[in-house]
Amino acid sequence: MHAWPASEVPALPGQGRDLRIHDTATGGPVSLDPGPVARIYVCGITPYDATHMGHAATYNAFDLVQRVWLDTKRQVHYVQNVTDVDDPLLERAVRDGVDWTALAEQETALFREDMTALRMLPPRHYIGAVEAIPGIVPLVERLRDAGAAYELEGDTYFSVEADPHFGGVSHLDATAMRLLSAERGGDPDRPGKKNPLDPMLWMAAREGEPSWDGGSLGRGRPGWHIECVAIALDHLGMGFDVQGGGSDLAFPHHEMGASHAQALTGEFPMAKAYVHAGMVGLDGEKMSKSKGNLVFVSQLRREGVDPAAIRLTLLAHHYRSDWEWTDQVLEDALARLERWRAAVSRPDGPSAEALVEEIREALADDLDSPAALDAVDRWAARQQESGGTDIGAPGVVSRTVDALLGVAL
Ligand code: 5CA
Ligand code: ZN
Repeated sequence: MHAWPASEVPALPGQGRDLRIHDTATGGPVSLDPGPVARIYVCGITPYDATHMGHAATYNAFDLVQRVWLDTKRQVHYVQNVTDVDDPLLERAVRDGVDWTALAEQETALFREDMTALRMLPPRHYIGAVEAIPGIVPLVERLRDAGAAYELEGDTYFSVEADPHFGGVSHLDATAMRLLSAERGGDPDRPGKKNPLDPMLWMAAREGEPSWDGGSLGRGRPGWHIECVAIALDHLGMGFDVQGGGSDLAFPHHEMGASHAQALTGEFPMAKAYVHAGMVGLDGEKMSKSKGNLVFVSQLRREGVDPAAIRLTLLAHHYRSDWEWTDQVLEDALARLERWRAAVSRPDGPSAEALVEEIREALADDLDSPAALDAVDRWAARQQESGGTDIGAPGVVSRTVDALLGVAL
């Protein structure tokens, strides 16, 4: 699949800083030392509805990861999927009486537009589940042949016991796992499973649903977790730097994915850090397509809201915190954008050298974007109050805000 166009990332003076980021698996910060090529996999959308602020906040977090790495002069291999066949997509298509492929294409196209408008850097490989199927089938066969998967009434399940590290991403107890599994696409109550938590790797063809040739597995379609594992291993290999997504993906999705990959390769860990963004809510509940309490990026764009202000709203919250979308947070961002634009619209101003370092330091410390915004606010206030004589400083601020925060002033 094609991704979306990249906005330019200005090169900054001086030296970028190495990223320290919170890892769900170890429960603390890890210093990543990716070498010349940093590798990141971020779970993509299930395209049955438009991009909402929760999605945008999560992709904003991982866009910052890329920007910090690019500032250290590293290359970034960024891979993202599109879950373009799965239960919720098929259910929505049936509900609305539309073709599921047309729905997926339409919502993926809108997502690309939203990501472009928000200046999110595109992945190098943007891969749909459907196009990944030829790579998924042999992996499931390998797991089955190694005794890590089994058949149940034509469906193929992964055996969580096959990975000695199972549980090591989310550290949840069995009761919590069972509850979340039922809530998030699993089927813990299906009779005949070896362990209620075992997730499906390959689902045998169902009447009226799309299916593909699965070789010795029979016709069917892939399970959710193996989709991301197949794509990540194909394009990044084991031991990549960051597996990213929202906190609702820690269990079961990233837990199961890590176990699939570790059982397949015998290597540990699949990723050096499992990084999770907090949930954005509206009116006291997590924003979600299934609940329908959504604020869409495309809707705000249609209303004429500057995408840079949307981006500033996201950046005003630490990526790991859960927060609520309100009219006020957007108002605050619009006011900030106006102040910043006024401050950089003069040819000279207070020196920007310290500011560049403050932003670098804030982002390198677990992506502390609120601290980065504070630093720019202080510079803009100085510009407003007393100005400065540093010729070109506003240009440096503008390029820094663009390169490190993805905000075009
Ligand atoms: N296709 C799968 C991942 S392989 C999926 O979870 N798709 S999604 O469309 O439901 O979500 C896309 C990304 O947005 C995921 O990382 C998810 O964790 C994140 N996300 C969903 N809702 C919210 C929310 N309310 N706040 C923050 N992030 C969210
Ligand atoms: Zn995923």
